[in-house]
Amino acid sequence: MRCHTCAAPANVEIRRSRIAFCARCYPTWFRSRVQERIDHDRMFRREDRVLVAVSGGKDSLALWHALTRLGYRADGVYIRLGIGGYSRRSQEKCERFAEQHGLTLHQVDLEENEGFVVPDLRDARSGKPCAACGTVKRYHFNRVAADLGYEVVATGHNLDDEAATLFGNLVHWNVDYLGRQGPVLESTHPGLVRKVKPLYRLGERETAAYAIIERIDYILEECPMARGAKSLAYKAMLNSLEEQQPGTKYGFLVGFLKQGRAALPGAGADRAAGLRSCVRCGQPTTAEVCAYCRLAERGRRKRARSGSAAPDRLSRSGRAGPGPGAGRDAPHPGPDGGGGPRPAVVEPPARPSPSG
Ligand code: Q46
Ligand code: ZN
Repeated sequence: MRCHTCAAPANVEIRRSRIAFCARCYPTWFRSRVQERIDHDRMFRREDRVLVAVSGGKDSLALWHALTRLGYRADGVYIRLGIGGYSRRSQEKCERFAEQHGLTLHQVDLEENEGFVVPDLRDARSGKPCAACGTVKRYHFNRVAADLGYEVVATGHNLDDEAATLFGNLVHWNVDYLGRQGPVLESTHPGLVRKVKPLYRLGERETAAYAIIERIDYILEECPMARGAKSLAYKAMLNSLEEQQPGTKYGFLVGFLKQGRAALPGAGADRAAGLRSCVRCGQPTTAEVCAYCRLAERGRRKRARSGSAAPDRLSRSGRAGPGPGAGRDAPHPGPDGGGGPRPAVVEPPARPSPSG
């Protein structure tokens, strides 16, 4: 195949569109797709400050890279989840990326600032902490963004992620979650920052190709807790359909967003009415104590029982009062937001200004 732009031999094929690009032209095409989605879905404006939630993986780092190359003021936020060597290695990737590109990376350290780590939140039945981990991440992404005055939180969810989430929510008829699935989650409260997913129409392979061509050093390993996750089974199934019928994932997701979602309650909004402040942390929530505060309490208790001392500085720092609520950007969002002690934002050692 030949490059769609310059007719040189192609390196990356976009099967669903029957086009291909050479390695020189591909990044420009990829960024033009990102820009097109930002504009079309009115994700954010040129002057907005964007906070990119990064994990060290290809999607979030590719997104951060593309946004800065498109000229947006985009900083990063990384949550130190405390998942052993995996967390250390992914943190290094984020820090190195920020340093290389002269970008600002904010960090929240769960163990130091909150007194627990994600493995403390394992579900008794499934043995997995993923549902709780999602709440923790959404909470802190939102809170850092609101505390530091960012207009929007951007996550690296790609087409494969979104199609798998949609499939899972349909299999279980999670009507509430289905209504909230989409590329833009509007804020419904001053403490909730809008959430966007600029890569939602770009496939995992397309993001990986961008990361490789742009020489982004990302973490290849999966989180060890992901083993056996249902979302991986959904992705495998959708991949086998895609193999036989290119464009299946795209049609499935985009068709739902165009035709199915509007019929669902609360479409596109970050939690509906009835929000009040969590009595512990002040975050918007539908309950007296928000989901995050309840989780954090459980994590600290677990940690105390297992003998891993929660750092005593927790009681001395990071409790500056009420703050904003949790985000809503990952699959299966919980019933309410997050709360808990205010996260300490760890600034990077050097804070050069964002580059383009
Ligand atoms: S980081 Fe957290 Fe994922 Fe690891 S514990 Fe599960 S949810 S698998 S994206
Ligand atoms: Zn709370």
